[in-house]
Amino acid sequence: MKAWLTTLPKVELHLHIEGSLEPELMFALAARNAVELPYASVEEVRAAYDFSDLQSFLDLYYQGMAVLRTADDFFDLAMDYFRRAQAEGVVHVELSFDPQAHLARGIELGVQFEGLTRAMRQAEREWGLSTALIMSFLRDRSAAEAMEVLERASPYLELLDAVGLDSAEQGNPPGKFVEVFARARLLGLPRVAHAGEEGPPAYIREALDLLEVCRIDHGVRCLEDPELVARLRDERVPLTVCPLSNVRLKVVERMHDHPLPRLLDAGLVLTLNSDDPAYFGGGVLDNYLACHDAFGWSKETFAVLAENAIQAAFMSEARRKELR
Ligand code: ES4
Ligand code: ZN
Repeated sequence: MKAWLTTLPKVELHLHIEGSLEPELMFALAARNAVELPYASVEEVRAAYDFSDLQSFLDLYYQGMAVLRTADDFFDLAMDYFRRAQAEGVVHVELSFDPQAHLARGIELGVQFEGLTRAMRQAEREWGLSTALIMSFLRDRSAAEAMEVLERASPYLELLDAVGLDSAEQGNPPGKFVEVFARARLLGLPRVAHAGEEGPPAYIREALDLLEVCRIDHGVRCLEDPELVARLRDERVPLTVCPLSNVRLKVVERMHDHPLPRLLDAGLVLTLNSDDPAYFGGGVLDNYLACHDAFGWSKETFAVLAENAIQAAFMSEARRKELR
């Protein structure tokens, strides 16, 4: 099954590129940029990845990305990820990035865009990967700041496939960003948002109704609201589910308790993704394998999930046809 799942053409729709920063590269970039790390070794970094919830992860995630300073750093980060992804049979990657987290450290938008898009082009050339770029707003910062970032990104809009919404969910409902997302819509940008990871089903509704998103990142808490489940099913709204992330952030206790089988039974359009592979113990393939181990799903089920991701992706119809 592992061999079969490896060769199955897989699409990654929910990846924070900063969350793909492996401890080895973290150390290399820290040395290159003379950034001090609060860790003595790679092993010590990995040992620190013992999270109690989303916030405890986010604290280390924002600390880790402090080693990213130059366009080459962003390039190396993304290439490191693309190399691993293509080796495990990923054929299309939609990477999101958190510009505000870097702007706050004095790293200009142009630096971020240059490094990431250079890596995207190179991965397309070198491995035939297709890619898309999603600029995510930090929901625990102000809507005014998000709006300012969107305006400052105007020279780079051609490089963007969508905007997203991430970071600490509780107390930061999608509605807080209604104007920002309306502006993005006016600019012709598709929208996605994290909702129903730690937050309530009402946040999923807000993301659909107020932000007019075309996909929900996570969304697993929709099960608490049967009417919402019916709507997600009828409207065929894709959920980008990240099972290993949910276990590591204690959204669920164990893989065996994960709501994925119930979400599948409910007829939802599900996809399997890695979220922050360097922090949560694996990439897309590992997430597929974890589902196989926990739920014993058949090849047919995995083929449906992979096809869902192709359908839900920001990719050309020509590319879609190529992957089928
Ligand atoms: C994230 Cl797992 C998760 N949830 C929300 N925001 C995030 N940013 C990076 N990883
Ligand atoms: Zn995420």
